[in-house]
Amino acid sequence: MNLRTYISLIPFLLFSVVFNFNQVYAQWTGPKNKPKQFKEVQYGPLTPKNREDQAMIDFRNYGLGQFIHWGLYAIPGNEWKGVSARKGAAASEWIRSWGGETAPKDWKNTYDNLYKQFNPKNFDPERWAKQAKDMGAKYLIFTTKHHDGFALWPTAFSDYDITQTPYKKDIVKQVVNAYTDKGIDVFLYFSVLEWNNPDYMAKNPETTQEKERYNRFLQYTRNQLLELLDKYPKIKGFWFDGTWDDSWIKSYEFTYQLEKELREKHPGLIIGSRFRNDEHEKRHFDSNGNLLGDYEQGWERKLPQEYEWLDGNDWDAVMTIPPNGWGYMKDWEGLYIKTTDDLLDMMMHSVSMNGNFVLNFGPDGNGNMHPGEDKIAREISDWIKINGEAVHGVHHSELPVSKLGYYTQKDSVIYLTVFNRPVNNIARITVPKKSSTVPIKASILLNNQTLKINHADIGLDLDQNTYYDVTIPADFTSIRPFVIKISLGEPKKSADKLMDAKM
Ligand code: JFZ
Repeated sequence: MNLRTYISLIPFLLFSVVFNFNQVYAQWTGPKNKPKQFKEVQYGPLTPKNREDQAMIDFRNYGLGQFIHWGLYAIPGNEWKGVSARKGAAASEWIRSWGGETAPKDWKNTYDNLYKQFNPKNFDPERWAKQAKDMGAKYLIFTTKHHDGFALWPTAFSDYDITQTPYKKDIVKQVVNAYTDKGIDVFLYFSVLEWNNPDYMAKNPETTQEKERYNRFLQYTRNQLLELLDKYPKIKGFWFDGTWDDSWIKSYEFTYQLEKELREKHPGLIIGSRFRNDEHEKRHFDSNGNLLGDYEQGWERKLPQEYEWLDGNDWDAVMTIPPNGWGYMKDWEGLYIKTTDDLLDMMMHSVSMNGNFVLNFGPDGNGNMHPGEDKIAREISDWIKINGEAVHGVHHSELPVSKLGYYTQKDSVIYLTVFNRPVNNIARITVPKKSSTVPIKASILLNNQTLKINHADIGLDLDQNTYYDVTIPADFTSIRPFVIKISLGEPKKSADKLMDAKM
């Protein structure tokens, strides 16, 4: 190519960079730009932006949740006969789609027959629920049916379900009861797409025969969802997945009606933004930028950098412990496994921005958690016992962000979870000069020690803020992030009004 061709390509290249950037990143890795032009939308949100009923108030107070991915994929645990599916399958719960040179012969068929071996002899939902409770999880999201289509409850609408396994008993029922009895709310994960259902197709059905098949699939989906509500009336919500295919996207009339029907049948039901789209194919948010569903459900293995990006919507973030892989992964060797400190950081990050943090567990084929998950659960429990009040029932604080960690707030109490301890042991709290309340009392949750507070009215020219210095005792040590609890009250005296310098 000569120089002139290059030059003539520049506008196109620039355009495509900007355009692709918007396509790929507009939703969740940056601020959401609301569409400037209003578009007529008939299949928009069915519920207001921040529902005010008790179920949503509870949702806002959860702070921490547990995700459990359990299904037939737990049996192979991301490998088969000593051969790892890593790099051959997208994630451990995707092992059915294992392809390439390493894939076992006739693998899909082997996978589709795994149900004949499903007999989790150590499955004890009480034990799981106790672990979750100790950890401070206030809700559970449990996989009833993943992309393979296998139902962990006895469903009247398919033969590919728990009753066909040697185990036979209803798993979903036991999980819902065990968790609910311990005061943990239950949400059911439900994948719409199914890999081996002959009626399912990813593309928009075109021929009469395809339409007939897909309509049958839609009815089947509706039947299963109504069935889940009938069988497990204690559940608080659905966590939908596998709703990105064209066939579902084009079914916006059906999905709109279905959402309505589910909500009418189960008042208070919580449904996230991953369920459906509007008639212009806009998923999660409609064509006018309004959230579809009760909370934003796109924060998956990622977190918002800025509170403003969330635009005031309710949200949750779901996170794996290994880099990726939601189902059981027998072999963690050579992978970076998130540490308890990593996870506490992500949890406080989420909660400080009004989101729930949902930590995933993938039990094995016998119903045991991975030993690494057990260890993390124990460490989080130890931490939450002391610091739980900074996590549960709190909300975003309007204080300017701190480099030391994350703020959360409950009434007139601010919690600063310190991840970066300052070398001079002075935790400086920045407070806008116009604030009617300021830090008046501080203590460390770990040992209840009262800390000294000194008003540092530095007098920086034109500064909108004033500072409160909380002294961390030099001999205080902690192997984990620690929480400083700060009570706000009326200032003894307001920040000095200094003359602004003329320039
Ligand atoms: C989906 C599933 O495919 C996966 O197996 C797991 O169940 C997970 C919780 O959900 O995977 C997704 C779905 C959406 C995104 C990323 C992974 N997303 O929006 O970035």
